[in-house]
Amino acid sequence: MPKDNAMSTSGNLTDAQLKQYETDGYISGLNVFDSQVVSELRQAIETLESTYSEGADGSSLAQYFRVNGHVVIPLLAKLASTPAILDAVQSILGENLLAWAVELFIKEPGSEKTVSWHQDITYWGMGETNDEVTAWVALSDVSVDAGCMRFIPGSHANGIVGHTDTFDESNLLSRGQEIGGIDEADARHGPLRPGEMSLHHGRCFHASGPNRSSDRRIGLAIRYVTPDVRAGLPGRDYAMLVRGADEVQGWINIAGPQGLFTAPDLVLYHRILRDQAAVLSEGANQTVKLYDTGKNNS
Ligand SMILES: O=C(O)CCC(=O)C(=O)O
Repeated sequence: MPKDNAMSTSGNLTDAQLKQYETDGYISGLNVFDSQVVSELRQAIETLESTYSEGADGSSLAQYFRVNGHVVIPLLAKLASTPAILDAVQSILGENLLAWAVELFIKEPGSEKTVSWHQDITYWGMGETNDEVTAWVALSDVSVDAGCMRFIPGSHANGIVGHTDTFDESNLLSRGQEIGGIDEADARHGPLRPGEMSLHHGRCFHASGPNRSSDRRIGLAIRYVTPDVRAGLPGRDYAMLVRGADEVQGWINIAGPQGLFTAPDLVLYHRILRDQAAVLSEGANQTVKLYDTGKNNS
């Protein structure tokens, strides 16, 4: 586990970086962790993989890594509070920040897994908000060859556009959802060295290709929102306050795990999945597997 004081190496965005984010809907190549810390983090994740090779509580570790890992895995909750990430996100969203989701996007060497062109907030029940930002941190070398993200600059200026659910098994997205008609000539790659991050807007079109490199491609995605995002929307969702205060209380504030896969945290995990599935599966013509572990559908 890395030491707290070793975790952050950068801070607020400069005016130029902020302008770039506002214009393009993303910014890439921000330094967050030094090489020592990033290798400790990778090691910690790979230790979890070997310790929980049989999964936990009847679900694979990949399930927890891919959806809401911060509810049951202390390391992922702690990473959502990394000062260097929060400082940069605060430059965009302001001083009150909640982490809605923490996910790992892992592509094994030679993996054909891809991510189709999409906008994040399409199915998240947050409306068309500007106040959701994903911090995506590279925990390995996320080169063009390794299948880094590609972005369409300026696409966040669109509203939410139509997506088609493909449920393609090689797609890492929950519904294999995709936006058609993208001209790849408009896309820009966002390669990241280990320890670097990109930030992207919830409506920015993005995608990623297969991993043609000889190493694993490991990305940590943390979704941040402001307390205001749920103001005026029906229902509530769950999020963890990581900076400032939530005076709006449109989110059910969760505290973060008591330990690794504790019984009460697992109960909460399944409650969150059940409640989120009702929103995230809306309109789908088949089961959205990532939100249906068999324990959260009652
Ligand atoms: O890891 C990837 O390639 C895509 C991740 C993604 O779509 C996201 O973090 O919003």
